[in-house]
Amino acid sequence: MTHTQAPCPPLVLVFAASDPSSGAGIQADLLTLASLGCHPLTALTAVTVQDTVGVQSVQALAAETVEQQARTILEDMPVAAFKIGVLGSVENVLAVAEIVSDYPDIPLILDPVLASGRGDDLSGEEIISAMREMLLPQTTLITPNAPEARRLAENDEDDSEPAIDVCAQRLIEMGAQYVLITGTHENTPQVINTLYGPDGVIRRDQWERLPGSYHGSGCTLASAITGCIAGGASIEDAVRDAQDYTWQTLKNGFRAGMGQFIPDRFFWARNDDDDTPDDKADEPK
Ligand code: PXL
Repeated sequence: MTHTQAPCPPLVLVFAASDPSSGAGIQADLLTLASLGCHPLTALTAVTVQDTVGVQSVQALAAETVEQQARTILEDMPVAAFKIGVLGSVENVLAVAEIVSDYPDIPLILDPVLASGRGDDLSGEEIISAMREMLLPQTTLITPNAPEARRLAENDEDDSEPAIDVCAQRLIEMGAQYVLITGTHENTPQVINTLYGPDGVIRRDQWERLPGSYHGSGCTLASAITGCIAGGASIEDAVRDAQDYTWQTLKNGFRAGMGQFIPDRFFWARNDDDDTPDDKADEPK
């Protein structure tokens, strides 16, 4: 018997926390990356207890456990991109920063989750400081929403609220190569997302604001960008294609529980009746 070997899909290593509702967190990353044709690898950082209504608790894993998961995988497989979500503790930020520093050529997408979409705290001030100092300088692309960008770019000398373009510039000065600021939380009729690079604005995209409230839209977008980059796309193309994909997951979002909608990362795989045998029977021969 001959053994044929299928080509290996792009491998993405995700550092993130579990969300039992699979709306956000590592489950959202797995669904998104798989939907886009990548093979997701995981280093679990924390376990949350939550549903589509709210977060009840966040329990960080030991930094040593996070490190062992990642190092074991990295020694076995050629990872094409890293994605970082909730890290859960300062110790985990330091451990992950050290691991990724050993792989400077692997693109790093940082989703700086400070609070859930519903406002539950997911990272305290110390975690934010550690991310600024240890992770931002190693980041290829950071994907904050506007409130996260303002908080990360806070500057003691200037306590007036900086414009969002100024926040992006500060994040680049702090070491991120590219910054994508999402406008979901802004009070604008459309959602405006802006990608910045070293020379300023690279692209600005406007999206129809959908009426629902979604759990995990940020995780979906950041994972989709990571998947596109792992597949060989440039940052700019990845940001464009991932926004389009994410908007479709939201448009097809479903209400599984009593709270927020969940983006449908496999919207394209649902049976839309077009291919049912009955329809086929009606097709001209
Ligand atoms: O959507 C950001 C996010 C990431 N990771 C976990 C979360 C959330 C939002 O609730 O719970 C574990």
